Amino acid sequence: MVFKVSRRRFLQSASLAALSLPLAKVVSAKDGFTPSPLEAKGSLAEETVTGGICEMCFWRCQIIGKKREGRLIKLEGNPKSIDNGTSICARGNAGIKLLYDPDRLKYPLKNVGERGKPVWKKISWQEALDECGTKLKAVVDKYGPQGIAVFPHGATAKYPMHYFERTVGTPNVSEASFFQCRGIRDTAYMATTGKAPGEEVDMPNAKAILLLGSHFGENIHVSHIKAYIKGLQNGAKLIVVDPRYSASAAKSDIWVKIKPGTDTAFLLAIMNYLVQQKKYDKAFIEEYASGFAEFQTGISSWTFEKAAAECDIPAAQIKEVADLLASQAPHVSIHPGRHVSWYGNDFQRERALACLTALLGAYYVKGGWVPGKSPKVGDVSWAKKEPDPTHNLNHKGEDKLVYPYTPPGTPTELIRDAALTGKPYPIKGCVIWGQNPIQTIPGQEKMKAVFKQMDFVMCVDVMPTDATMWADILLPEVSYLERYDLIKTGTQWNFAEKHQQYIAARMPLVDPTFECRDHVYITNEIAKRMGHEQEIPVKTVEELVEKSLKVANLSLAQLKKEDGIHILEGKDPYGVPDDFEVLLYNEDIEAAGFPGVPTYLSVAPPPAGYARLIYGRVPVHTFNRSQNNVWLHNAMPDNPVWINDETAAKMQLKDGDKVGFINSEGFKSRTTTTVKVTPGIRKDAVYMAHGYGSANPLLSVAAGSGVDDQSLITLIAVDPETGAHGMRNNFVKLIKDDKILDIPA
Ligand SMILES: Nc1nc2c(c(=O)[nH]1)N[C@H]1C(S)=C(S)[C@@H](COP(=O)(O)OP(=O)(O)OC[C@H]3O[C@@H](n4cnc5c(=O)[nH]c(N)nc54)[C@H](O)[C@@H]3O)O[C@H]1N2
Ligand SMILES: Nc1nc2c(c(=O)[nH]1)N[C@H]1C(S)=C(S)[C@@H](COP(=O)(O)OP(=O)(O)OC[C@H]3O[C@@H](n4cnc5c(=O)[nH]c(N)nc54)[C@H](O)[C@@H]3O)O[C@H]1N2
Ligand code: SF4
Ligand SMILES: [Mo]
Repeated sequence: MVFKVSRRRFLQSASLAALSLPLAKVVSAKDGFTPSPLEAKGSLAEETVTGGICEMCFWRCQIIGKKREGRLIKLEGNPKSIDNGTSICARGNAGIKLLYDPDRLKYPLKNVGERGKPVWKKISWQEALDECGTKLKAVVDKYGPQGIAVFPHGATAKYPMHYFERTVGTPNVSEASFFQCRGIRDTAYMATTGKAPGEEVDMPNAKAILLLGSHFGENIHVSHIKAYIKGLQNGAKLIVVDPRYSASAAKSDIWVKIKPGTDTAFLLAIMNYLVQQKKYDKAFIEEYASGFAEFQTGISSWTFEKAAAECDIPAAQIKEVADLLASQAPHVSIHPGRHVSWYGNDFQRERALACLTALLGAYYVKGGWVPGKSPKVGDVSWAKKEPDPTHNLNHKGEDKLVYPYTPPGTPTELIRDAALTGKPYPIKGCVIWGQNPIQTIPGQEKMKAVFKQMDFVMCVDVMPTDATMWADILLPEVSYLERYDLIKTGTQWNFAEKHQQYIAARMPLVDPTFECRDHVYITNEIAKRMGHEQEIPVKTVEELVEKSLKVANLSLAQLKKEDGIHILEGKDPYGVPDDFEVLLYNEDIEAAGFPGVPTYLSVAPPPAGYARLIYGRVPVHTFNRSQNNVWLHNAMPDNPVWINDETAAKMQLKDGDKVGFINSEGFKSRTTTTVKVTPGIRKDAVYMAHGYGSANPLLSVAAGSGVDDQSLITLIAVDPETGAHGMRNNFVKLIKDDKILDIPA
């Protein structure tokens, strides 16, 4: 064949060839802003493709792509979107750098070295799937279905998770979004109001907004940020409770520089004052709340002075917050938070938030907590079967649960303990799908020990990560820009003002690259090999999406005609439903052996010479998953540690100094980061962004950049009601020039 290459074709194939080289040889991290020839402005025609849905984080903004010569050169918000609109964040923008990341997983790999120290061999899909099917079946045959643990997260993890849960029959599924993120919030609100709260606060119409921790501006979910900014533009007073001067604290009217771990005491004092001074919404409480008498008695000792001493803030400031909230009630957004797995006393704090919302009468009113109603689509997946309750690690005999308010799945710590002790049964097979348990779950060494004792570990990801190093078989999934998958439904971003809803389905903006395959293919092929061919619910991912859409009388063809988003008229979300009830005192919680009225449980203070390690988000990264993205890496290559300026002066530290860490249990950080000296943090805490410090050498941009907060989170707390993790109970000292430095009190 004669190989004719036009200049245009040459440029294209040159940039495609570049994809298979390690990034370091093509472009250094510093050069990351240099556009590829096709990205540079030129005379090439541009094509617009619609129907994309971002997955650079879990908010799933609707996007469109601009293409030249089949290559995606730019992502933008879908103008049809009533959610994010034309806006996307820095991470969303940088999605093309994930798509074309030379370090991406490209074909199935077999680890012919050790777990944790892999030596990868490229194998065929046939061989990889045979191995996964055979090895997982062997685990089931020998130990039962409960011998498999699943660590899923993300849009494509639901289908395989349901397969292992419903068809194979293991209850041992632990989703990061529940056990390390928001599960506590959901079950605490359900135990109080009967509903998981989402983040459905009507901030655009609020007269006051209360944020505990939630650091909007650093935590970025586009439509949520739009709602927050709209509220501030409309004059809402902002109260931010945070030990650190966060991006939200910087916009606040009142910044409460609270001692970490004491938020519940702060909330109890506010509520006690509202009750004592009769500043609460009496009509709302009489109509919708129960247990007021028990509640009133239960919180009666919480004076401002008592809380002030506990929280290390002025009593007058707590009063100022209480008066401000009361004066603006009921139009107040008491934000339920999102990442709430903080200290292992978090269920009680979330219950307190739900009760405070009730005292202010702030449910279903303008500016309050108002659920935006999303349209219904089909939930197509593996048929639901009743799991064997005796396999559930959370069962404690006769109708009793170890953690009665657990979110769906099995608490991570129960799975890990069973795996390590073999009691009540061994756990010897492991499926990791879209989660990075090494950097997501506290107790890294424990996680590694769990992987080490497995008979078989498989992992499905798009990038190499610190978790993929523990796989025996590593499978490459097509990225979110190359696939169909779950349907995203929602409401207009300012949902309480404009009653519109939407249905969107993720559609590919480009064809799949390399040998990557989608989640339906991978799951089905493993199911066939485990003897479940007859139970397969759909043959392809397109069929999965079509069946779900059908319930809403839609199809992919119709959605494509509508630029990827179908818009429906919604309903007025205001007005308290007749059956709404708030349990200020919950006797079931008490019967289960926990406080039935929100109660403050204190956490241990830092030992002498140590500060508490706290963490959060940066606007340009999503956990660890975006760290190898060259644009995002360039925007923030490491995670400077925030140290109080007076403390830093005593320690003779200055901005930019290189430091490492040692925690109170003797664990050292593998890498170093830089110091950020600031008055914007308390003296008893240091702060760093989560997700940095990747150890996987295959990440040519991210490896070794910054410090991995998780490597220092070794003192593990478990929330007693839910079994979810608390991760802010660790204390650190700094290491500079090989010397361990005490942090003065
Ligand atoms: N850019 C970006 N945005 C994201 C994400 C991302 O990875 N990147 N992830 C998304 C996800 S999944 C989630 S769950 C959310 C998480 O985001 P949030 O729910 O906002 O997370 P938090 O842990 O509540 O907030 C971290 C803040 O809590 C403060 N803090 C630490 N200890 C305490 C304490 O004891 N009391 C109080 N009041 N504050 C404390 C920290 O100083 C920090 O400012 O962000 C979402 N948005
Ligand atoms: N120390 C500490 N721990 C935390 C947090 C913290 O702030 N500090 N935050 C907690 C919170 S709020 C959350 S939500 C969790 C998040 O925990 P994770 O979901 O584990 O975090 P990610 O870094 O997003 O990692 C997910 C993995 O999914 C992969 N991935 C990305 N896209 C795809 C895809 O399309 N398909 C597949 N198969 N894989 C994909 C990424 O490469 C990555 O390996 O972490 C929790 N853990
Ligand atoms: S908030 Fe940013 S990263 Fe998350 S889905 Fe939207 S554009 Fe993507
Ligand atoms: Mo999260």
